[in-house]
Amino acid sequence: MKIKQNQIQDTNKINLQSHQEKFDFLSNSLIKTGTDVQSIVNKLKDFQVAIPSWALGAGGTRFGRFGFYGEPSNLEEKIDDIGVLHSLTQTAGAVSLHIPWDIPSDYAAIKEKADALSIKFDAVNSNTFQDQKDAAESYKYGSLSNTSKAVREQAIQHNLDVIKIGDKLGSKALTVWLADGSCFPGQNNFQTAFQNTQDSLIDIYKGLPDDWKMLVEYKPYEPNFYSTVIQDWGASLMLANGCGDKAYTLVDLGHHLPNSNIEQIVSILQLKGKLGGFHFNDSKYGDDDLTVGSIKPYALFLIFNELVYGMENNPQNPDLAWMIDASHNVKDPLEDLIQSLEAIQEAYAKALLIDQKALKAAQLENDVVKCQEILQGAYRTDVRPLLAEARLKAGGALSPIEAYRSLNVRSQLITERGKHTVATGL
Ligand code: LRH
Ligand code: MN
Ligand code: MN
Repeated sequence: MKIKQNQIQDTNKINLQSHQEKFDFLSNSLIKTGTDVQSIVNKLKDFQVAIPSWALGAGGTRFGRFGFYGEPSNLEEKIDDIGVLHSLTQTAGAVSLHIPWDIPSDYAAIKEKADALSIKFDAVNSNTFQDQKDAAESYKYGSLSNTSKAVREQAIQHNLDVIKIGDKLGSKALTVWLADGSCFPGQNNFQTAFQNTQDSLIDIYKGLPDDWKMLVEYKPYEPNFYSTVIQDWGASLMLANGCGDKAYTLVDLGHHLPNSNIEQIVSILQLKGKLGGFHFNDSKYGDDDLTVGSIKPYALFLIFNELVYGMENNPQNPDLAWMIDASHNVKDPLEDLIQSLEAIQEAYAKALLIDQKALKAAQLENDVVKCQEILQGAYRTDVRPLLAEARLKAGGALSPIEAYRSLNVRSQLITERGKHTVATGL
């Protein structure tokens, strides 16, 4: 399934005039306040978010998994699905692979397919949270932190293998997320587990090519429910610092205890030049799989305010690896990803509207009310015409969800792939 440029142009025709009116109205009012609208549209056009290869099928919980017809059943089909997302949104120009879930069988063919669809290979993810078929050692009691040297060595080797796979595809980063931890007090010695993890990460780091980054992801709990070895940004930063300059902290929005001030975390990590990547999702309680912006869009905007500030003021921090990391049980995964991409762009656009000079002046005067007015003035602006304009300029759809539905993408995928679903094996 490939969407052609003229199909998108046809669907755009219906909304073109009303888009033009909305865009003109908004840009005229923004220009009056001194906003450089063109530069915002260009930044939105350039902003690309990686799609995780595991989000393209219907997700699930440990209580069940409901299939979604027309799901991709191999890496080729997953790349095709990202091609659909990218042609509609022009924002999904990268894929993030999880190994061994997505080991390419033919590297040249996969690269060629991705190139043809303008999709790059972003960070590769290792997986030492599941036992692999025929593996000599089990990760039941941890991987890089395990008390057994043989288990640690197997986990280190897996990460080195993942780097090799990513290298063949043009990836430049390895993301390490560990499920390691304990479910009951006394089960683990915290210090031994942490030190083992540090030593193992150093061994992996030694195998990292010079132009690569290592991204260390943290999570407070799940699947372990008493302690997690890399539980928070502090643990991640200590481990990254213990490895070297090419190791960074990765922030996943859903990996925080309720009400954590995530915007402050990303801000200080950027100041220290140590924020390497970002996983987007949303959550109401302690989950990490809901559509971006579906629950706490204001929190997302505040995070983007800090990210924009950091991108403009912290040259010591590298470009970030952006990725969606969400997969749940009820929506068409492609529609869900389109909604997430839109929410990310929306928060980014609103953050770009913040008058940073005026904010700094109000902060210096301790004018707390003005500070809030500046932030909320930007937040309350309906920026959707800016997003639509950026997509239009890039050859995407004015309204990606509408286009996805009117082009009957899902039913075409079902025709092509059959009613087979990965989830149920039907
Ligand atoms: C863990 C996580 C991590 C994994 C992905 C599947 O919750 O966020 O990034 O690699 O989910
Ligand atoms: Mn994640
Ligand atoms: Mn997660």
